[in-house]
Amino acid sequence: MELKSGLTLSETRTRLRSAGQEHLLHFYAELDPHAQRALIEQIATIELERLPRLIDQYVRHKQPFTLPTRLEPAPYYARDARSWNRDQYRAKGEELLRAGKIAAFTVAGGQGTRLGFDGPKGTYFGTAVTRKPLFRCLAEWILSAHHRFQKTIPWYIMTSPLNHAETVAFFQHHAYFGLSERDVMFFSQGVLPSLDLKTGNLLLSEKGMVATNPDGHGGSLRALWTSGAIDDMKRRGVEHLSYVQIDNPLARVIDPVFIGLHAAAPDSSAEMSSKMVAKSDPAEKVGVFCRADAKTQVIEYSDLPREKMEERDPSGNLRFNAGSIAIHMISVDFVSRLNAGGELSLPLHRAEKKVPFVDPATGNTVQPTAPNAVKLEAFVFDALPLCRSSIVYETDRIDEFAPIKNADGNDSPATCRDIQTERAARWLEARGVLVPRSAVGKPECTIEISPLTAWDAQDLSRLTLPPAIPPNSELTL
Ligand code: UD2
Repeated sequence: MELKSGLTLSETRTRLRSAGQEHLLHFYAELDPHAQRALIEQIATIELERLPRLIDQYVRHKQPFTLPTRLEPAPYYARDARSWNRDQYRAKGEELLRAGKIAAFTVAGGQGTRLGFDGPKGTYFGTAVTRKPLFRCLAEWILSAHHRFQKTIPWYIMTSPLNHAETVAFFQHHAYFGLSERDVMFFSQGVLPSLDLKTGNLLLSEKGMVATNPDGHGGSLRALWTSGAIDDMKRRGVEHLSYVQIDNPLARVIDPVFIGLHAAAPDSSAEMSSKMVAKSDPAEKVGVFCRADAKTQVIEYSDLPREKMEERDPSGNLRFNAGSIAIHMISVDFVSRLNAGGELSLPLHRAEKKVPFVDPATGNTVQPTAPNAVKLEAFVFDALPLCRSSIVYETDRIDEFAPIKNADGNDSPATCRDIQTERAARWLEARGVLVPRSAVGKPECTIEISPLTAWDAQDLSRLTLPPAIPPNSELTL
């Protein structure tokens, strides 16, 4: 039978045999014709030729990360803007927005395992009072940018094969949160097979399905190209993408100052730029911006040695303090250049995970209690050293960083709600509103301000505000 890939069962068997993975067809005869076809098609998409190298590098040898020898902290445009002109770059960013050269880009393909939420993370609630879903938080920012600059801001959303259909259905159900359907584009990222931790073999997640995982947010740089999203941007005249993760409802999805710096700062090649916040403590789980060989790069928290993490400058500040909050500007030309030579390959990072699998001996699904598989992922920030010159811009943590990653503790819905309220409280106080605070200074109320209402304290001057917020009350603006 001719299949979509053009591969037959016997050709598939031959490919698998030469890669030592024939066990993937162990239950083939038990499957119905539809499932048989689907399995052959799925196997056809896996680059089996690459497998021996991956197994050798990431399972047998656990290739260690090598820290560059001369590692320096990356310079950045400081928040106080004493040495640079904020207004000049804001004006440049606004000019690009009015000219329709900016699109928003969100990576939303992750599995959200740590949160313990079974669904696309963007459908999880993100705001402090009205519990708007994370997708709506970002959509409202884009909608308000559209009103401010009188220009459409197209929104590209990367999903994964695991959550694509559910994500699109969610947007349809919510009428695209007021955005125009033709300006919201979804595309799915690629996947990589999960590898058995002991043997490197591929696993079956079901009798007719190979266990795979999304190929990391770094996969976005390839998927933007293969999906046709870059072509769509070129047709629309879009030149730069504002990249945010789905897990941070406080992200300034469209930030004119950052756009201006990326596009016009003298030391920026306008290819890929990044935002940072000062780390809250040495062990905070964020990557750190560094310089090595005259290139800006992020060293992931798990790869930064403890002595570097804790190193202090003469004034007692952390030397490597520029924490990555995973917000970038990326140019369409840069993504095109990266993909022009054919396959774009960023380094892969390995993580040991619990991956349920079908035991070939019994046909039963095993739910492992300890990590049994290696997952491989590419990270988007590994593209930074490929830029000619890349800049970093400091932003305020309370203003822009409250990710929801864990069910409780750090970076949880509770900490996110607190930070949102704190941000809103500061804006209101800047406008003379009395906000009740506890003895330790924590707001004793819950406040939510939509980006459709304000992007900062200044925007609140258009509103008639109450003189004081009653203690223990909830306020939505
Ligand atoms: C990421 C950064 C970390 C810091 C932090 C800030 C990495 C490895 N680390 O930590 O340095 O900046 O964010 O919040 O990135 N995603 C996909 N497809 C995938 C995997 C992830 O779209 O295959 C998306 C995911 O939906 C989410 C984002 O990428 O929006 C972050 O992924 P994560 O939760 O794995 O990253 P995390 O928290 O380890």
